[in-house]
Amino acid sequence: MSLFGNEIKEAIISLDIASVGQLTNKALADGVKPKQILDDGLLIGMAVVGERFKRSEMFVPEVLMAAKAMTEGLNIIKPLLAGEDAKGKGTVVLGTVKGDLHDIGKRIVAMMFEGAGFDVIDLGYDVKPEEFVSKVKETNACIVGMSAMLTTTMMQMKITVDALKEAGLYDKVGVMVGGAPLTVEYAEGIGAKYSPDAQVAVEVANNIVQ
Ligand code: B1M
Repeated sequence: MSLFGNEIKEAIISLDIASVGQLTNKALADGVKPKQILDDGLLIGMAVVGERFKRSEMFVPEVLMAAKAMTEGLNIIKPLLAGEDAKGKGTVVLGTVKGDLHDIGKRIVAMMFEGAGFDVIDLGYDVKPEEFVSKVKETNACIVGMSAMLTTTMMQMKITVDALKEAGLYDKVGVMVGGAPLTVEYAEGIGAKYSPDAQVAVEVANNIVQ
């Protein structure tokens, strides 16, 4: 791993919010690409935190601080990522499903979509099916994207797909889903396209609109 990536990763793991910002700015000043900062530093740091949370070596308050540290870096690279490609591919309505407060992955997907030229309407987290439906209707979106990180909230994706069908919108919009507990089989079963990460999500979105 690159030196800057390792430093940013370590700053996230040690919950050093200020250093993540400083190191991100320094890496950019040294000519490191925003996407590389995301992949080699921010994402890897958060992945380690995720593993430690799973093993009960870190707890919710620490995970929240790590998320804050990661956000510090994300906010700096966001405008730069967004400027890397052409605009005008269409509107994507994005959100984390009802009952689910995890939004870091979804925000990364939003950034990558913007960078790839989509207009993104990010509804945030804990988004109810009817909110997805009304925003798709209002904006004439070409894609609706849902994120879920809990096995207990995944089923909100099917409920939202059903609500889109009921509103007569399902055939007019591409439905994309992602998040750690999901599988291709689950996605296909509810009539949605699955992406394991933000990079693949951009490829899937490009395929939907081409
Ligand atoms: Co929570 N949490 N959490 N958590 N949390 C997980 C998800 C968990 C796997 C940890 C564990 O126990 N191993 C576990 C879920 C278990 C399960 O359901 N099977 C869990 C739990 C249990 C909980 C609580 C219930 C804990 C509690 O209170 N006892 C609680 C639930 C709250 C709620 O939502 N109602 C909770 C709370 C929290 C925090 C608030 C502390 C915090 C969230 C802060 C925030 O998001 N602002 C948090 C975090 C940070 C995590 C972990 C550690 C990290 C998640 C993350 O941000 N990863 C997570 C453990 C883990 O995942 N290893 C965990 C980094 C992010 C870049 O990856 O989100 O996977 P990810 O996104 C990727 C892909 O999934 C994909 O692309 C992204 C970028 O590449 N992707 C998409 C995501 N959405 C997509 C959409 C697409 C396409 C691709 O198309 C539209």
